[in-house]
Amino acid sequence: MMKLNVFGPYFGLPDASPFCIKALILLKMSGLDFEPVKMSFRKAPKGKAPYLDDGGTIIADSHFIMRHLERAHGADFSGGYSAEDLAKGWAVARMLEEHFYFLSMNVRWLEDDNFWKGPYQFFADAPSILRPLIARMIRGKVRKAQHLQGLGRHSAGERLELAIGDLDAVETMLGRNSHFLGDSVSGVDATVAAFLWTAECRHFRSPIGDHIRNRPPLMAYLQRMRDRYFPGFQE
Ligand SMILES: N[C@@H](CCC(=O)N[C@@H](CS)C(=O)NCC(=O)O)C(=O)O
Repeated sequence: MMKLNVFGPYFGLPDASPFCIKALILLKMSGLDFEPVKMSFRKAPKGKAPYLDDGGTIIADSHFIMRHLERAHGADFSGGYSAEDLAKGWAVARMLEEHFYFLSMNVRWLEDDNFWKGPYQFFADAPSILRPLIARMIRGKVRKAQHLQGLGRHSAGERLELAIGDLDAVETMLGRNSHFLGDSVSGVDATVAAFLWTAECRHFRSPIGDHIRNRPPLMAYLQRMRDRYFPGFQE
């Protein structure tokens, strides 16, 4: 059976990472047998989660996991959509994964109260005397990555404006569809649901989460995806 290496549930989410939630949804969508297991940084080929262990072949990155499921197992994430629709899906997935992600993680890692009740929990297994030191070091790396990526240089208000721009684009394209591209589910739904869910997470004080909660079409979509792929999931 395939093993999906993830961080595990945190903060009332099925996983701490939106990329891991995306991969969990993709595996569930595929209908293939798999089990989620705790990732190990030592074994992660790219130093990140998720990665998939398929009978000893390791595939790192949620995108390449999706392609592997298609190529090696015949999974079909196209939802029957046209190339033009799928191109829209690709563009939105990149927007959420390579832009919105940094805005949403900035709130989680770099706002003090969110950090201490949030990512600080990741270091629970570290020896107690070293724990604050390790946590501060990793937080410093996140701050540096945000600065290098560029979004970390904006004010909080500017970052919120950018995040709302992304969410408005998602909401407009979603329109009255039950799923992102229309009435059938497709691969991009794994990304849209995972990133909305993570940003909406009530464990954190976040104006991005507040915005999502104030948009009924986004909340209805998220609820539909949660009911479909995580029925009975308790926050
Ligand atoms: N492009 C990757 C991104 C995965 C990713 O950034 N994972 C983060 C968690 S959200 C991670 O493992 N970070 C650990 C690190 O950078 O040390 C994917 O799609 O899987």
